[in-house]
Amino acid sequence: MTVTSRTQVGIVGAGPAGLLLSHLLALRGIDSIVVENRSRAYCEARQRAGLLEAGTVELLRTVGLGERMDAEGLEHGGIYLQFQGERHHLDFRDLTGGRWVTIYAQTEIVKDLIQARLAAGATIEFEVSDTEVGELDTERPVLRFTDARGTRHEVTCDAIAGCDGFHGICRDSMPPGLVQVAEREYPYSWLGILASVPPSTDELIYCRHEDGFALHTMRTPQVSRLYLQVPADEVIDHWSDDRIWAELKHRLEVPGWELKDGHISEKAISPMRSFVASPMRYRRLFLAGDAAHIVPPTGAKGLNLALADVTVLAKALTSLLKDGQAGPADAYSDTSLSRVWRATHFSWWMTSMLHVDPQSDRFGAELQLSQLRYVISSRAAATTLAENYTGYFPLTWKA
Ligand code: RFL
Ligand code: PHB
Repeated sequence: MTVTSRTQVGIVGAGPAGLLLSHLLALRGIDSIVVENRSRAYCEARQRAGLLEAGTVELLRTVGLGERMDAEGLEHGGIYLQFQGERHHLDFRDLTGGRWVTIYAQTEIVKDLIQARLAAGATIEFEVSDTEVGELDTERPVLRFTDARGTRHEVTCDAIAGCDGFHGICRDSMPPGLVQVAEREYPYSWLGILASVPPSTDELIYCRHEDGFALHTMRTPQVSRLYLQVPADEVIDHWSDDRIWAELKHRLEVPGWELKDGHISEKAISPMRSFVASPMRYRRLFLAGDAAHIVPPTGAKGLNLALADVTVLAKALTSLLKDGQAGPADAYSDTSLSRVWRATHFSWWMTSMLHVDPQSDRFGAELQLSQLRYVISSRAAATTLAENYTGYFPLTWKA
C-alpha cells in the first residue's frame, strides 16, 4: 500500500542544506517534508566541515540559530601560511576592514537545525529508502520514498529541493542531456583526524611542506582537528596513530614551536575534487549544496556554499509559492552559480598553491613558492586571499 500526501516543498537530504532550507521556508509559512536515508545519530556525528564565513554566521544568527554557535564558536581573525620552514600570519581583520571567520563544527550546526525543526513540529523522515523524484515535467512534482517502518509514500509537492549531496539521486533525475558538468580530480587526498588534545595554535595553520600539505585546525579549546595530504589511492590502514603524529610533526613543526599530540578519536581519508553541475534547476526541481557542486576543502567553502544556495532558494520559493512570482526561481541557478564559481576558483587556487603535485616538477614547485611569497609580501595579494576566505557576497535575509 502507498500512503499519499501533499506538501509545498519536498526536500531530499537532511544535511546542512536540506535542514536549513526547511527552517527558512517555515519562517515564511511554507510547509515542507525532509527525507533522509541515514539515521539521525549518523547525520549528527558525520565529521566534516568546521569553518564558517562571517556572512554564514550572521545569517544563522538572523534566523534564530545563533545561540549555541555564539556561546561555543571560536572566532578567528586570520590564518598562518607556512612554507620553507617559516610561518607567516595573515590578519584578515586588518586586510578586509574587520572581517573574520568562525570555527563551529558542521556536526553542531546539524544538531542545532534538527533540534529546531523537530521542536517546531516539522516532519523529518530518517532512514528512508528507495527515494525517487518524478512528474518533473509538471507543476506538481512527486517525491516517493519508503519510510523506516517499510511503508511506501508518495508526496505531491509544488517544488522539490535536491539537497542530497554528491552521491544523491536528484541530479541524475534531471532530464538526460540537460546537466553539464565541469570537474577536476586532484592527484592526492586528505587524511583527517579528530584528536582529544588542546590546539597547539591560536589560528589555523596552512602548511606547504616538500613532503605534502598539512593543516592544523580545531573544534573546541580541548579538541584539535588536523589534516595531511596523502596519495590519492591511500588506505587508512597504512596510517597508525604514531605514524600520523610523526608525519604531522615533521611537516608542521618550526623552530621553537611543538605540536602537542593526544588520543585520536577519528581518522578518515577523503578524495579531493572540484565539480560543478549546471543548471541547478529543471522546472520545479532545484539542486542545492553538494548535490550540485563540490570543492576541495582547502578553501573551507563547501558548507558555506550549501547554506548560501538554500538562502537564495528559500527566497525564490517564497516568491514562487506565495506571490506567484517566477523571476527569482528562474534566476536561482545563475545567481547561485556565480558564487559557486568564485568559490571553485578560490578553492582550486588554494589547493594548487599548497599541495605537492606528484606529477609536477621543479618549475611547478618554484611557481607555488613564488606565489606564496607574493601572498605574504604584497598587501594586494594578501587581501585577495583574505577577501575570498572570509567571503564577499553578502547573504541577506529579512528577519
Ligand atoms: P551533505 O552534508 O552531503 O548532505 C546530504 C544528505 O543527503 C542524504 N542523502 C539522501 N537522503 C535521502 N535519499 C537519498 N537518496 C539520499 N542520498 C543522500 C545524505 O545522507 C546526507 O545526509 O550535503 P549538503 O547539505 O549540501 O552539505 C554540504 C557539506 O556537507 C559539505 O560541502 C562540507 O562538509 C564540505 N567541507 C567544508 N565546507 C566548509 O564550508 N568549511 C570547511 O571547513 C569544510 N571542511 C568539508 C571539510 C568536507 C570534507 N569532506 C569529508 C568531504 C572537510 C572535509 C574533510
Ligand atoms: C576544518 O576545521 O575542518 C577545516 C578548516 C579549514 C579548512 C578545511 C577544514 O580549509
